[in-house]
Amino acid sequence: MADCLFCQISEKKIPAKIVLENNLVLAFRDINPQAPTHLLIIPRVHISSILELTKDNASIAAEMILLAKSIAQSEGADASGFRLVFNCGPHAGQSVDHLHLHLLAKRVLKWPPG
Ligand code: DGP
Repeated sequence: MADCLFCQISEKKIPAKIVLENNLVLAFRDINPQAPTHLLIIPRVHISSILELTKDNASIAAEMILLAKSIAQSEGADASGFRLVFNCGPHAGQSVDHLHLHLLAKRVLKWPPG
């Protein structure tokens, strides 16, 4: 989608600190980090949110999770622990309408979240 921020990051039209990518998914550092390690993992294809996942496209979520796992390991957060979050909709604070998985690590994360 031409006017989607994360599509433009995926297409390298807008710069981001990209950490890992393949032909399906991309991971980059969040511009407003909430933990010492805070990355966003997105599909290259435009999917607005979890609500747009179906049996036909849900395999992309597994790709995103596997990329997040690789980064958690490479950032040295596998032993200390990390959190993966999909925000969906206004009450969850979703501010960008392109599916994204937050990877948060390198500090103690409270539960329940705010
Ligand atoms: P959410 O609130 O779940 O929709 O998370 C969106 C995240 O996207 C938020 O943590 C900040 C991040 N973000 C917004 N704009 C940009 C940007 O231009 N570059 C990067 N790297 N991150 C962004």
